[in-house]
Amino acid sequence: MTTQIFSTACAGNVMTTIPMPVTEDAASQDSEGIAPATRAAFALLETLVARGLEWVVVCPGARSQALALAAATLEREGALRVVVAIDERSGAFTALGLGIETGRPTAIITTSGTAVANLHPAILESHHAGVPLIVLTADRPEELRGIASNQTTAQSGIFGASVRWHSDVPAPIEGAEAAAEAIAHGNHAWSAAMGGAPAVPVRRGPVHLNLAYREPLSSSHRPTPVVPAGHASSSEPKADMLPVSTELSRGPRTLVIAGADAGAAAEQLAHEGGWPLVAEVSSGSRFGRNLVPHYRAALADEELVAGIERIVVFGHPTLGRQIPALIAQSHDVHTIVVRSGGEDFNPGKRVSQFVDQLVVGDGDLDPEWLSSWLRVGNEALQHYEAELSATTPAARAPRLAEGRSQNTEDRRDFANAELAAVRTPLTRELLVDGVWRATWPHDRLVWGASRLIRVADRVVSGKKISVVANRGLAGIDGTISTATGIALASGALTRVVVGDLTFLHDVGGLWHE
Ligand SMILES: Cc1ncc(C[n+]2csc(CCOP(=O)(O)OP(=O)(O)O)c2C)c(N)n1
Repeated sequence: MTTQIFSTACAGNVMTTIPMPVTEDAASQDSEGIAPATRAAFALLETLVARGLEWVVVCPGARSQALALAAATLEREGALRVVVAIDERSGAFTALGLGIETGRPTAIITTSGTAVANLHPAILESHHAGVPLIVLTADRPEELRGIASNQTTAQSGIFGASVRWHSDVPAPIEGAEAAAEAIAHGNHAWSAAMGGAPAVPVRRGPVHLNLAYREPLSSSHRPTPVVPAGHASSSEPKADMLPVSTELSRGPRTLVIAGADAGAAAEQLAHEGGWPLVAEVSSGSRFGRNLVPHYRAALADEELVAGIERIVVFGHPTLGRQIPALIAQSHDVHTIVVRSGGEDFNPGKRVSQFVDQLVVGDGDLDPEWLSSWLRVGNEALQHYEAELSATTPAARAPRLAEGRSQNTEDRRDFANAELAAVRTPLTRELLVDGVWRATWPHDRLVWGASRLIRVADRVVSGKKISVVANRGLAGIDGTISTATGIALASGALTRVVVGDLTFLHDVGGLWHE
């Protein structure tokens, strides 16, 4: 096979600016010399900035140039931060990561055609994981659709039920009207991405504005801002939009389960209720005194499981079969799921109640119930540690005193132990344990959907650290790009733990400007 690649990059002429031809057509500009596309693009982005937009991912293209140029201008003015991504699939995952870290929508701008379809994986993840995202795709105007125009396909509604809201916005024609419509669309898009109006935070997700533009596709003047900066800037839900809290009395023997993105709320509820906590490594709640170590052993203990009267689930459990099976097979157990993401977790359709938020009410603590779970978990932990130090010398700290001893036998033991350690293969268990231990609470730890996350779930101890894993659909795509978004928004040291396929799948995510 012979492949010849001709590229400006190959010629040492690496492209550093986005080629965005500006087609001027004075006849279509208004009295200020501003194209309707530019006026509408500024009005839309200024509206989003006023609502709290901080980050925009811009993917190069001609049809979307009014949006890209407006974003660049707003960045120069200090109102926005722009990330350029060549590959829309990677860019959309970066936008997802920015949204995960900030809890607010990030906008992604693309041109028409296949660029739009490349957003679909991240949109699905955003839908299932409940991450706010605003997708702005440029399109041809109506008269150029359905006639095999260049780079034109059916983009309206392309993401189906995965988006919270979508609108096919006709090409702006007249300046003032274009701006007014763009403001309305911007406000609606922001609200829908944040969970609707009134906002239900757990219903956050992606929205899609498919924006038609006619030539001239942009003009160079900056229109006077139509939305004053800071207007309606709060993205905090108002009091009447806050989720409804459901109170749980302490009485029933309760097990708290934390799946992906459960967050600290699961630990807090377990702590206040005095209940055992089973927390996956992707949950962000794998810490605290109520955490059941090596929870798989406890879930396999029939006596413990038979004692459960109530199960409370936070987040999306995905790392094993035990949790879905426990819920699907439970009879006479009141199962409550705290809503998160695009679909309600409902194994075997056995869940009794879906709620927005939980608080602990009255009732006595049941210390025996908690300690029975901790006992089984701790026994499993001790068993694992004994087995590890017997089979994996590299897991044991070196006995340095032996190495410095005057006694030759001690020194020989030390040398033998070190030799055994270097002969031990570097296992997944050692790797995930090392990374987990090396992570500070202010770092970020991103897990890919490789086997490593399941190994970590099996072996790592409790620790309060910020973890991220795309478990909405558990794809191996976009992991590096998601982590890039997390790192950009947090400014924190961000580690990504992936297998080789997951790394290679998103190797393009290593590039960003
Ligand atoms: C986009 C996508 N394609 C395929 C899969 C199915 N899949 C899940 S894990 C996996 C292999 C991951 O390999 P690697 O990252 O090398 O880690 P390993 O599990 O082999 O240790 C694949 C192909 C997926 N989850 N997502």
